[in-house]
Amino acid sequence: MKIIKDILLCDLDAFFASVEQRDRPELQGKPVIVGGSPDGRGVVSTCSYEARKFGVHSAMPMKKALSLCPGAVIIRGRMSRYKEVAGQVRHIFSQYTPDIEIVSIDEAYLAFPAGKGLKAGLMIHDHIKEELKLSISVGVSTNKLLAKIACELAKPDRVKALWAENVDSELWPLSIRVLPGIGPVTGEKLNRLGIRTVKDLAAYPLESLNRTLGSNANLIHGYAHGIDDRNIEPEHVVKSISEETTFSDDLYDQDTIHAILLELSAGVGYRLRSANLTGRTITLKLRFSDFSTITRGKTLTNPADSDSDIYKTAQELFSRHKGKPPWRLIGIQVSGLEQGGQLSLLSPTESEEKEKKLTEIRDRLHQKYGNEVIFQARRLKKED
Ligand code: TTP
Ligand code: MG
Repeated sequence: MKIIKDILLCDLDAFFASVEQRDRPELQGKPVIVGGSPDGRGVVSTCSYEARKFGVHSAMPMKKALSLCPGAVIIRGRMSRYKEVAGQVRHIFSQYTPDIEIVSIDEAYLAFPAGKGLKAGLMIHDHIKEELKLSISVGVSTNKLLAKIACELAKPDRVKALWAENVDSELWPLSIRVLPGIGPVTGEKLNRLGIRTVKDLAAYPLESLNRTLGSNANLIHGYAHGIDDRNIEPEHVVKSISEETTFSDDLYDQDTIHAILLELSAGVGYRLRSANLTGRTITLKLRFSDFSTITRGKTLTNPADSDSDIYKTAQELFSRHKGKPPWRLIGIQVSGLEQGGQLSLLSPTESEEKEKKLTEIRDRLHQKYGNEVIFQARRLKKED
């Protein structure tokens, strides 16, 4: 039996642009566009509601956006800042329920016992406004579909419930395009059958929809009646992040071990930063030629996500516990994970600033081209 729950869809309003307007009060009330360069082939990531009035929207070429709204303030965007704020928002969610499915950087489904959802939605809305000075929209219902549509109807800055008994008055008048699985192409095909509103679709005989909607016909026809059986899928909670290397031959050379520790630290560091996590405990794993294995850890005062902090600690652990060579395996694990990036130092030195910038560039390259390109670049440098 399916347990009946209330489901909330929480989605921040004009997320990147709202963070910019909050962080820089001089931008409040102004059309703000976050996105790529208008000179090249940049597109709009998002824009403030002031800019939306001019017809600007996500994924529009920046050039076109500027021609529609010449007075807009253009901002390239600060992904690490948005991730940090997203972590703060998730922390607030987690104070209300453990049942959370993260959908995207600014969107999550939350589940509550039946009957508790609307009150929780109102509290979360006000909590985020007060603590983070950001506006969020919340849709409340008993399934994901209706919660999502309620949220669209709530936007911006409101909480709205859409219950099953109001499907005919509130869902049916809307365009079929509000339903998941109906994009522009399918929408156009359905329009040609005279199906424009959700009500048209709900009334259409299911058997006749198979040709247009294929194997999805049943599901989408159900959506048109407000039926959706998808469950909330809470994120798998990661407890630690680790990487290790086994050597094909027993290794005697400490310089090679240090080089491998550097690569492992970079790998673990990248994965931490990508997940917007920091870790307090660094553990080194060593296997000797007789296959005996030891793990030795150190807990840091401040949680870390930088390659150099992880490397320094791992190296220190290695120096202290290296035992007798040769070694067969070496690994690094980071545990004691916390949401949010490493706290930026209050007055970073020039070299700390430089390291942070370099890390950002490397992470971007890693994301775009994979790890190999960074390995290659490091090797080139070593061979200079
Ligand atoms: P959305 O929640 O889709 O958009 P939004 O929060 O800006 O506006 P809304 O009030 O309608 O929810 O996306 C969240 C963020 O993801 C958005 O602020 C910027 C980014 N994004 C892109 O970078 N490109 C895109 O095409 C979209 C849709 C979003
Ligand atoms: Mg949003």
